Amino acid sequence: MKINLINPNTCIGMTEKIASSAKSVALATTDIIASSPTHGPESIESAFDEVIASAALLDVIRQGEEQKVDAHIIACFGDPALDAAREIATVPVIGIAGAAFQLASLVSYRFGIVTTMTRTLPASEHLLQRYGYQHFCSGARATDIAVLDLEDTSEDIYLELKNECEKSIQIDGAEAIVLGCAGMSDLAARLAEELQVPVIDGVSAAVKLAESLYQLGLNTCKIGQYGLPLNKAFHGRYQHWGSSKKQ
Ligand code: 2AL
Repeated sequence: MKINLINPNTCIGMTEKIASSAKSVALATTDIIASSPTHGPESIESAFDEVIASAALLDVIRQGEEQKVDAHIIACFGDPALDAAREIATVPVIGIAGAAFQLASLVSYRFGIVTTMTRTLPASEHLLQRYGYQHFCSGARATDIAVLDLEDTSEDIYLELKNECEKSIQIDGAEAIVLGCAGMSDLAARLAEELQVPVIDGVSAAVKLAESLYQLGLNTCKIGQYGLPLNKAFHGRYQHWGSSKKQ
């Protein structure tokens, strides 16, 4: 199968990192096509970043559709533009936060989220509420590591992240850790080994869920909520997305 793995920010280093994480867990028959938009923020850490990145991300969904991919993955922990992407895609679209919550809930009584900046904590709370995972989560913690600082592979960054994971386990009662940024994907295995609890990287989780959907022949229901957007006049870009049918 072919997976369109999208890093919705414009940091190329992060795109390469998540491609490597995805390839390390993918089946030999899975082709990972990793890309990022050509315009938009270098990192997504606010509602503003997310809105600007979302339109660019939808262009990358469209490119993946043209390449006839079998699934799309949105590799940013806010799951930006997930509903819109599901409307315009003809194959499943998986967000890394939703994927991580699903797998974490299978291997722990309660999982903790350890993320980047404090200001992204409300976004994690909204995701838990939206997907109905509040009761599975012991709480979200921020490291105050900026997304782009995760490109720095120094031991200090790793230890800051590990320290917050330890607090999540010891103080909040987490029995698994969900990493709250795609840029942490390369650190999951070492953290799991040292913390002795499951550590879930959403990128890997999303790849395995995409492969499962493909093997089971399951696709997004295109009748109802995720049907193509209604056909209407668009000025400038995006004219071609509308449905010709009334839904
Ligand atoms: C993220 C992420 O995964 N990618 C990005 O640019 N920002 N997440 C986050 N919590 O800051």
